[in-house]
Parts: sequence; structure tokens; C-alpha cells
Amino acid sequence: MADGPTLRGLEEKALFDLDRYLKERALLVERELAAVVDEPAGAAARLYEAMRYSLLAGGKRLRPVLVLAACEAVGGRLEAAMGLACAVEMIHTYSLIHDDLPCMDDDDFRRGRPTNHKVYGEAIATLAGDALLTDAFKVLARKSAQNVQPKIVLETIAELAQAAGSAGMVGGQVIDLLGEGKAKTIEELEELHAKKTGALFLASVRGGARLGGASEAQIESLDAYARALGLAFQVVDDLLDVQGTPEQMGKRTQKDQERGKATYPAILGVERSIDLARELESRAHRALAGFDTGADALRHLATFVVERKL
Ligand code: GRG
Repeated sequence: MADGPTLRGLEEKALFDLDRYLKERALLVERELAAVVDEPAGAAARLYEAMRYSLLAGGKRLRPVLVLAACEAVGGRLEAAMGLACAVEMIHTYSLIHDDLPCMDDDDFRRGRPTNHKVYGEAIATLAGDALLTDAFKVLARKSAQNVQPKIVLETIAELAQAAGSAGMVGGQVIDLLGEGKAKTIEELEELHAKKTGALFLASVRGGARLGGASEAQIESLDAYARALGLAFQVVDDLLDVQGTPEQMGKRTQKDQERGKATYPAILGVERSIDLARELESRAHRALAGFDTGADALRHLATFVVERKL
């Protein structure tokens, strides 16, 4: 989207079917996820039901697809990265369940259906989120250990914990909650989103590549790609909150403004926010300059993140 479509861009688009790629990779991950939460009926059956309710409720599966695409970009086998693909989606789902709770964003709809606590109550929803977060690390460790050297698995676990915890997603959520109603500079907004949403994208891409056997130089380039993509995702998310409808989005919209949250459109305006998203997309593409066609999925995913309508 940077300087309008080029012939090469159009040809690549024709050769690479992103829609099909997304569906196929999402299906692979969903099969694994269904097995992870497929617990026989017992005393804790209600917990597993609540975990399944949110984990198998659809969603774009963007983070696990990025894990697999990063692994493929460096010539790795998908099995090597499947544990991380499941783990990032489990952590993402936990964050959505907790974010929707009355003590946080207090939302009634997510992924087009009632939020977890609306169906199972606040206690079970909280515990379903806790269990998804904790089990994510079990799945990552066990699945990866079957295919990858322990040192690489340990580094991936540490990076994911860093991304999800106080230095990453949870820390970002706290900055967001405490900053409601207060003005922010663009730099402060960028730091907030690098933690709240960017860190999980970063861990997905870096970890997928590492598990796929990437060199340090490849991880460094993919790091730049993931940072640009993560920020682009957030800029577009802010735009969609202003421009999307609840029907399109499967959740309440216009809520950032209601809560007095600093957003890209609020600070930069809509047009400059769109320009920023496009610039970030170009930055993500440039970071992949040293990769061959194995990284085409990553290239198309960067464009998808900016062009998406939901
Ligand atoms: C630790 C409670 C807690 C929260 C962490 C990430 C986060 C902070 C909360 C999630 C809530 C939220 C709406 C964040 C804004 C951006 C975002 C992560 C949107 C949802 O991600 P998508 O669009 O969702 O990838 P799907 O449903 O497609 O997976």
C-alpha cells in the first residue's frame, strides 16, 4: 500500500493466495488447540468448557500464523514451531477473556459472541484465563521438546514469558488502564502498544524463526519486521474502533473515545494514522529484503494487517 500497487506487487498477489494460506495454517493450529483443551468430563469439566468456549471461538489466528510463517521463512519445519503457535494463541485468548472482565474493559461481546464471563460467570472466566496462560507454557515446552534442542526451547520460553508478563503485555495493560483520560505523546503511545500488543507479535515472529533454525542475523531482521507489523496492527485497530461497526468487528466499537483513551486517530487524525500504517507496512517489507520467497507469507501478512477490515 506504500506507493500504490506495482506490477510486481500485483503479480506476487496473484501467485500467493493469502486467504488460502491463512485458512490452512489456522486449521492446523485449531486442530492442535482442540486437542490441548479436550479434557474428559470430570470435576473441572466446566473449566475446560470455558477454556474451549473462548479458545475455539474463531478469531483471525494472526499470532500463530505468524509463528508458522516465520518458521517457514527460515526454511524450518512446521512441527518445530507448532508448540509456540498454540501457546501464543492460548495467551492471546487469556488476555481477551481477562480484558473483557467487568474489572477491566467490561465488554459483553467478543469474536461475535457473548464474552466468557457473560456465559460462565466472573470466577470461572478468570480461572479459564489463568489456566490458558499456564497451560500455554506446558504446551510450548512439551511440543517443542519433541523437535528442537533444549537450549532453543528454553530461550523461546523465556522470550515468551518476557513478552506476556510485567515487562510486556501485562505491563502494557497497566500503563493503559492507569493512563485512561490522560493525554499522551506519540512516543508514550508507541511504548504502551509495544508492550501491550507488540510484544506478543514480536515473540511470535522471533520464536517461530528461532524454532525453525534461524541464524542470529535472520532473527534480527525479523525483529524489525515484527516491531513494524505490531505497531501497524495497533494503528489499524485504533482506526477500526473509530470506523468499524460492531457487526463487522464482532465486538463493541467507539469505546476508546468513550473511555478517553489516547489513540492514533485521536492524536494524529484519521488521514495521518492511515499514512503511518502504510509507512509501517513498507518498513516491515523492507526488513524482509534479505529473504527469498519463503518469506512471502510474512510479506503478505504485513499487507493484510494494514488492509484488514476486522
Ligand atoms: C493481560 C488482561 C490482560 C490484557 C493484556 C492484549 C491485551 C492486554 C488485551 C486484549 C484486548 C484488546 C482489545 C487489545 C487491543 C488489540 C487487540 C489485541 C485486539 C484483538 O486481537 P485480534 O484482532 O483478535 O488479533 P482475534 O479475535 O482475531 O484473535
